[in-house]
Amino acid sequence: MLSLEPRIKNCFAKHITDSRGMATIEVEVVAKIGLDEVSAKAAVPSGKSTGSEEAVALRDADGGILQAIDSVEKKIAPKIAGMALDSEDIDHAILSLDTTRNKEHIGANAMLGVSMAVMRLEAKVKNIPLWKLISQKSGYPAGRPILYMNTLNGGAHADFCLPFQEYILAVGGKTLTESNEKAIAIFEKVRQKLAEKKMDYFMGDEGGFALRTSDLEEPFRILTDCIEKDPNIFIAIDAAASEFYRKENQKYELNGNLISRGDLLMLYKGLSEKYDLKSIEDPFYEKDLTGFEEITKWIGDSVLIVGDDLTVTNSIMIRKYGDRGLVNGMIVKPNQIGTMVETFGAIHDARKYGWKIIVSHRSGETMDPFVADLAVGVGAYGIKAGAHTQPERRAKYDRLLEIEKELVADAEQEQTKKKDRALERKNQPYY
Ligand code: 2PG
Ligand code: MG
Repeated sequence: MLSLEPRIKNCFAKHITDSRGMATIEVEVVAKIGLDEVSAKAAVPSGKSTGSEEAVALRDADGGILQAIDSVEKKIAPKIAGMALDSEDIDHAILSLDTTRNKEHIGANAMLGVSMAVMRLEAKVKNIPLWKLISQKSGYPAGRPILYMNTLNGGAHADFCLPFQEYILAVGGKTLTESNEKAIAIFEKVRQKLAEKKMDYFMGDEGGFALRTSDLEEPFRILTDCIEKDPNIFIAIDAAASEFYRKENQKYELNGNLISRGDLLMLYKGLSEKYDLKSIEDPFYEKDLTGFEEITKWIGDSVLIVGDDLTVTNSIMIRKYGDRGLVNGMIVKPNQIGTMVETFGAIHDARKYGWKIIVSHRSGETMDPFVADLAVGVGAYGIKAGAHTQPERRAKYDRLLEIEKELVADAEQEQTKKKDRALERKNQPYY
């Protein structure tokens, strides 16, 4: 008899180019429902300032992506072919193929491409938006994240003109449309300000302005000048401090000066008092646990201290650091770990410690807006998606605008269902 239960038929992967001009993969997963075929695609991003404990992305010696393509088509596809379309079961099957600690056998890029495409396909077959399936699978109510729009770029994303990697405009609002409009308006004000000040800049990896200055307070001054007083708008940074830590001296190098952990802590404290700085990501080198512990103790009541290279979306690291209270917020990047099921596990563990979740893109991005659905689906506190000046980042903001409409339609539908149920109960006979 012909089964109408959707089952995986095959997976394909192909080479595409990311926002930095590097090779990455796009995966297509095909399922059969009776005689019909349905398919969905997903593309995998990659990072530049990566944590040392991140899962490994397979990449050929010449920068190509053939090994990852092979991994999808020759290792993962035969394993999951014939399986029922259930993203959780499929993720576990993929994970069973690789027993290495860092996924170097199958490759986190190959795994993630399939994992995301399967989830998108499942949503398609169930005829619900991706964020809604993510909400159901992760067990969290959907919500509207604060937009963390990276406006001024430094560090590894901008030739290290400025030591801190990202100066971010964080904008919340009643709707995603409102947040998006406000963020873009302030971003454009920043552009004008730079012109007025005749400041020299180029565009950084994430589409923000990369100032040719080493004055690390200048971006704070510019952002402060451009934002109005609004409780839903604040400044965030990703210091990405592992990039300016000098192991040989066990010091941090800021503009040619080597400074101690204590000095850097004082610098962050001073900046958070002087400016509306409310969120600091990776303030210290990923192995400087004392630095994280101290800053969270000192200013964690008023500032979100966010782990990224420190926590790498990995439940083992999260549990290790959670008990010590090293941070109170965490970046979520599915490609740091490899599958969606592990990503949900990491979010779950982080929330047990009361940490806030910020879902993030990577500096090497594709046109796939998956992280927008992820951020909404797990009800994340924030989403980091770069600046709207680049198409790969804009794809995420545009998807958030679509999601806003879907959220409204979904709430209306739920409301109608509730009313119908109440009416049904009322009309039930007593006997
Ligand atoms: C980060 C990210 C994204 P990359 O450090 O948070 O902004 O950069 O992808 O290079 O690690
Ligand atoms: Mg980071």
